[in-house]
Amino acid sequence: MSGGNISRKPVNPLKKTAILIFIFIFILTGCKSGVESGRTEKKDTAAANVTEQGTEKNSETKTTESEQISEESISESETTHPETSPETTEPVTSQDVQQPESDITTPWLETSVPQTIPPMQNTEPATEPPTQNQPADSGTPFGSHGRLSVTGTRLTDQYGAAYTLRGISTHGLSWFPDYVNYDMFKQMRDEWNVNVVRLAMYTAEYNGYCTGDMNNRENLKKLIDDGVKYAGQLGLYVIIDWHILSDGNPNMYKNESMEFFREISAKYAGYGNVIYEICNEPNGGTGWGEIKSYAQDVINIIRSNDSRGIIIVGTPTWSQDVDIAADDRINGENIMYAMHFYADTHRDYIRDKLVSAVNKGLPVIVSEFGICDASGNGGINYDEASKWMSLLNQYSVSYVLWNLSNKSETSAMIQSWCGKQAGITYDELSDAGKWFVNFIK
Ligand code: IDC
Repeated sequence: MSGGNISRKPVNPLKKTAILIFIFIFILTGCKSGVESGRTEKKDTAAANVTEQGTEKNSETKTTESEQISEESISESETTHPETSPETTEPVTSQDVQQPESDITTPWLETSVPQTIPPMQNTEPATEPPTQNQPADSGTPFGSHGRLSVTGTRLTDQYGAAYTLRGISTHGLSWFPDYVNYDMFKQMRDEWNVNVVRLAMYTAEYNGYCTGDMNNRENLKKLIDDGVKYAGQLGLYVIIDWHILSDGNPNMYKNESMEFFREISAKYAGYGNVIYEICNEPNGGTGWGEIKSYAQDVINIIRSNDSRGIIIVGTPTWSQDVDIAADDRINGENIMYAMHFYADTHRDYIRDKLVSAVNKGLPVIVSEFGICDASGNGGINYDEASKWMSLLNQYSVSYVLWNLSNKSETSAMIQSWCGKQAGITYDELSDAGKWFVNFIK
């Protein structure tokens, strides 16, 4: 049957072309999107890897600069935390890690970046001084005995019990400023049993307070301030010594003295452990009358600020003529009179003056002495020293040894070859130094 033949409708060639183009475009588009989606996956995986190992990756890809910084950090870390090995624990500094660009939180970053670089190791003295200028540790001299007063010929403590000062004088503060430090004062107190330190400030000799310039003057005041501070922290008594010497008459620099004592008595009035020595050693024929009139004016100034502090007044002939002062005392309370001796020069004749003055009721203090001759040098006279110390003990007279330095002279306590300014060993003490620490311990 012919009607059984299926006749095919011819395809429009235009339509055929359109279909082919469509298929071609479809295939093309599908492949492209497949490639793109594959790339995205790979990128995400890489990003995840970086996030997981961020710290490690960063440390592996440091720049030269950050390597240098890191080396510095290591040496810092070595000095600050010696227990941490720099090989195994590499410190991460803020420079090593890039800061996050946005507010995206990156916990690994936050925890591994130290907020502050560890501080450098402390280069302060071995013993860190207390920050406050408050003495009164009950075990210390001042903590136990408080403000001193003069009662009759003697010093008494805050309970009225007799009290003896035993201590050491600095050399001139301008010559040897470095011994004014906390550790040195602590050693004097703890190892040598000292309860007072005298700060000797020359007025006319080398860089003296009155002969040097203003800058020098400020430096000296600062040293006194430091000395008073360390004494306060350690509960020591401290004598501020207006050390006249070649300026034999204290009236020579009376104005400077009045100004100085006005200032420091205002500053230290409330301390209780500060003692004022207003003229080390009048000499050159300066009579007691001249010293006395100077003293009365300076004392008035001190008293306008500090009504109770102990004041020491030097006496004629390098503070030897206490017997003369005993006959003509200065009005006022809490005043002591200075007697100085150097054992190999000043012997019975001067000891007699001490006995005579004390027997007349004069409160005497040996605010400076040596066991060599009066030049501060020469040989040590142990026998005369022993006679002196027996007498001082007998009359409960306080005493202060000259001098805390390593100057090449017999009276210096420290051997001249020893450059230390604290932590002095017994062998580093001079013969005079050894004698003294053995005597007072
Ligand atoms: C000496 C010093 C010495 C310094 C001299 C200055 O030991 O190094 O060169 O002063 O002139 C004192 C004085 C005291 C003296 C001491 C020894 O108060 O300043 O020190 N001395 O000479 N009076 C008697 C002796």
